[in-house]
Amino acid sequence: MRFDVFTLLPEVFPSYLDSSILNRARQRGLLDVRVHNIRDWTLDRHHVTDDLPYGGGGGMVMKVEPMFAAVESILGTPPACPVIMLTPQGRVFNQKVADELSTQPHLALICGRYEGIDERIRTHLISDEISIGDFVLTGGELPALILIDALARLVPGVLGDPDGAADDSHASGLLEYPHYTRPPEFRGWQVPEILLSGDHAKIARWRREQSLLRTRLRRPDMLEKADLSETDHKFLEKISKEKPSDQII
Ligand code: JBZ
Repeated sequence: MRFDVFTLLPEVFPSYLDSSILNRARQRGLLDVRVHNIRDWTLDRHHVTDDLPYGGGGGMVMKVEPMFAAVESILGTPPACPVIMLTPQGRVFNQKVADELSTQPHLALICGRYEGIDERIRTHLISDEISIGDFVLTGGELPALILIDALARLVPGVLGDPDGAADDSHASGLLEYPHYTRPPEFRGWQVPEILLSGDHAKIARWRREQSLLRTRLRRPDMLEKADLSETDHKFLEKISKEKPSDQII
C-alpha cells in the first residue's frame, strides 16, 4: 500500500515509520510511505505557505497554490488516488473506516496546519475528510501517522501472524480478556488459577466471559453491535441478575 503525505512538518514522520513493524513492512515492499514538504512547492522567495484570512479575523490560512502544486506534481491532474485531508471536520475514524480505506492500494494524506485551509483545497482537491476523534490538536501529522498505522496493519503480511489483525478488540467487536505471563505470583498477586489448569475449553470460555464483562462495563456501546452467540447472551443475562461484587473484571 502506498501513501503520499503532504505536510509542512515532514521531519516528524521518519522516526515512527522507521520503527519496528512499519519499517519491516516497508523493507518487505508491503508499505511505501513518501513524505512531501508542501513548502517545496512555494514560488516566492520566502517560501510562504499561509496568509491572512479574507474578511479579517484571527489566525492564518493555508494557501491554495502550494498545496495544488505539491499534490498535482506528485499525483497528476486530477490526482490518481483518493486525497484524504486530516481535519476535525472529517468523519470520525474507526475500525470500519480503516477496513474500507485499507482496500485502496494508494492514498494521499494532507496534513493541515495553522487555523484553517483555503476552502478551495477542500472543494476542488480533497475527496475525503477524516478526523481521528473529538479532541483538539495542532495539526494533522499525528492523525496521518495514526491512519497509516491502522491501515498498514490490515495489509496482508504486515503482521507476522496471518490472523493477527482479526484478533484485536475492535475487529472482534469486544474488548480483550485479561492477559498474564510468568511469574504465577508477583507481590502476592496471583494469576487466575484457571489459566494454569491446562483445560483449554474452560480457558476459552473464561476468556470469552471476561471479554463480555469488560465490554459491558467499559464499552456498553460496543456490546450492542457485537456479534454474540446464544451462550454469550445467556451469560450476560445470568450476570446481570448477580450482584456486581460477585463479578471479576
Ligand atoms: C484532527 C490544523 O490542522 C489540524 C488541527 C487539528 C486536527 C487536525 C488538523 S486533524 N485534528 C483530528 O483528526 O481530529
